[in-house]
Amino acid sequence: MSLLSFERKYRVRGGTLIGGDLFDFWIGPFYVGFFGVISAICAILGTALIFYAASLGDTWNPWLISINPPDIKYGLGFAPLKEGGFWQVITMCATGSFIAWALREVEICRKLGMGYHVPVAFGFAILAYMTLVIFRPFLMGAWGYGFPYGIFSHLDWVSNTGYMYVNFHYNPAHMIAVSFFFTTCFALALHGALILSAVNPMKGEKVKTPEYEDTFFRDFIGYSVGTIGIHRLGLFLALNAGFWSAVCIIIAGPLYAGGWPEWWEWWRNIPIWS
Ligand code: UQ2
Repeated sequence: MSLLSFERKYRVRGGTLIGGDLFDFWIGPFYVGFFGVISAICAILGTALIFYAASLGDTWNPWLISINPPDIKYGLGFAPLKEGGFWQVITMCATGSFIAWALREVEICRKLGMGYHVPVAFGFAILAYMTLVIFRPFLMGAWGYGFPYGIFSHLDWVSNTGYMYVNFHYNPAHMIAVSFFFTTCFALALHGALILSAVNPMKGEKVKTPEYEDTFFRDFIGYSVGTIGIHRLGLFLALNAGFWSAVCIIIAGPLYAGGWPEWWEWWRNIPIWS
């Protein structure tokens, strides 16, 4: 099916989650939808607030601009706009925009009769963000535990938060998350290289079929995970990287307030070592 006739076939009304035909149309190549409108409104409002709050700060140096969460003393209440209130409203706009964007993905999946893998995957990224700025601050009892919106300032936050637990690399969930990030890179490097090796041949050579890809790995390590398998593996690895990142920060503070190196004392105390 050519792209144009395919588009005519699927670009029909229906499949929306709420609102029926409301905003059920396309603008150029883009599906709009009820959630597209919600997402755009939240994104535009949030971005405008970032610029406005930045204009009240003392620098336009892009590296140093920072919109900070409220002081801890405000707890879980609203802070005055210039004392963290902007950060709170921007956080609501961002969260609203991300969730609406995910629901727009769901509507597109429904129109096409596809699986929901893309919105589910994006959902893990949303979960990781919300863990940092909503769930963990809520469990700690103050919005002030969220990270500031600034390039250097959020790096400082990561560093300071890490040192609060002495050495974050001893956090077992952090270890798992990092391992998944590395393995994700490894898998994508293998997959990207393998695909290019097959479909981007030297001048005069023919494009190779997936059997060649399988055969390379069977010759090389005696095993091929397969063409669908590598994508299942990739999604599994990437989602786990985000998931364990969320776990590693949610346990630091709400569940365990000590230093991570000493957490391993239970392991050193197992009688078998003595
Ligand atoms: C593969 C395969 C692909 C791939 C890759 C492999 C034809 C095009 C990369 C090889 C991957 C393996 C053996 C799994 C490695 C395991 C981890 C945890 C990284 O077999 O099928 O499809 O792209």
